[in-house]
Amino acid sequence: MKSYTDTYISPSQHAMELEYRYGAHNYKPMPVVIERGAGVFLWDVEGKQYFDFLSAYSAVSQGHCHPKIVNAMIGQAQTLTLTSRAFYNNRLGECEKFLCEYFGYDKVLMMNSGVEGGETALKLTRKWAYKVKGIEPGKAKTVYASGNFWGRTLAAISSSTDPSSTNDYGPFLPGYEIIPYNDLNALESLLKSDANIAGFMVEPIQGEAGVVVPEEGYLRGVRDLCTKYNVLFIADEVQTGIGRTGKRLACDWEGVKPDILVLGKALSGGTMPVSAAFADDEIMLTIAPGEHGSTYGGNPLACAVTIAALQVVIEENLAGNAEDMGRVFRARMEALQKQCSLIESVRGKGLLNAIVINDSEESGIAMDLCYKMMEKGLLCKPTHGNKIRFAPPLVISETQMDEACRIIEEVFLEMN
Ligand code: IF1
Repeated sequence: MKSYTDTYISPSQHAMELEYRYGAHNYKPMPVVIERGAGVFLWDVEGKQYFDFLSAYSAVSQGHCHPKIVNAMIGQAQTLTLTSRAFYNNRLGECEKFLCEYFGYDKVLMMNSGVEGGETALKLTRKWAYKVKGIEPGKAKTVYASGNFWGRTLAAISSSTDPSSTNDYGPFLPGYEIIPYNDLNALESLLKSDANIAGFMVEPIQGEAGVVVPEEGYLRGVRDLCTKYNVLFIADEVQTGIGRTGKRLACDWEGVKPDILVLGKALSGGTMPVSAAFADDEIMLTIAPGEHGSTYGGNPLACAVTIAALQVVIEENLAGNAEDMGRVFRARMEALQKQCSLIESVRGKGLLNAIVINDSEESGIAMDLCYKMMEKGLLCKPTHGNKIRFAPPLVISETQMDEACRIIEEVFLEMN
């Protein structure tokens, strides 16, 4: 490897070469090396400023390094960080109470990454299937929608329909059924035909699939069918929850309460992995002591951070701002679409949006657009080749949104 004393390479080049040389090649990042963040902005190691329109895949909804969250984190880090669940700690109960009251459930089970939240939901569903619903041992099935994404573990990819997630990772977990997304008839025929179905796990808006928004009434329909057939409705709101779509939860748009709610990402405002599965007692109490857990789940540091992160969302009305700024964004992009044949469609809710590029998934135009936006100071990344996701921190102001839209417009019109 080159060093500064041989041939000069930029600080960015140096950092990228280190990752390439010593890190696994499981990602192909955009060629930008971030050093600092504040609010909606990021700065690279050369000092260049960018709008962050990815927000670490919606985890940094409260903005980078939010002082209230960081202060809660520092204070707790200097006091107590981890006890394991072998002992009580003085922060967990307080955090659980806050979470249950805010999201409206009897109980919560805290984990770390989003995928562990989903895994917890699945384990709860199976326990409930055997202990409450009365399914024969080992026979419970869970249903997922095609295009789903809930993480990288084998349980999660066992429901994946994306070959890049599943290739050469088999064998997969049994007991899964896949139906098309946004298709209530498919759900009903499956639920009707198979009494061993215990739950349906679904994203209210599919994130990884490219911000796929179902028809209005879909979530209500899912709720009604799950109730009718005594099947648990599990909402994966890891990406859509906590204000991202303009409401507290995306399910709030249709006034439905899932039987199990999974949250992650923005639960900690992007400071550390925190996830949670919520359910009422009939479901949650099917898991007994020793039957599920994790070393870090519910640690005092996570609890202090989580309370602060949610207080920020409430105090700063981030859901309301997401709705308002989302409308501004989509209006600007829909106007742009009229002048720009590159744009096939604009879709999304709140500040979870995507532009579909009028081209095949393989063409690479979306990536070129992202490079150009990066040059002009706005960071985002294509998904599935021809879609670009736009998901800034929810703290974005109208002036900032205006400037960011100007950058996007400029790039699309230049490339048109
Ligand atoms: C990666 C995309 C986003 C999620 C939903 C659970 C999880 C996720 C709805 C798991 C995670 C991620 C993880 C990240 C990329 C990413 C992603 F690019 F795939 F499309 F967000 F949109 N449920 N989403 O979106 O949470 O275990 O990661 O904490 O895996 O590369 P996690």
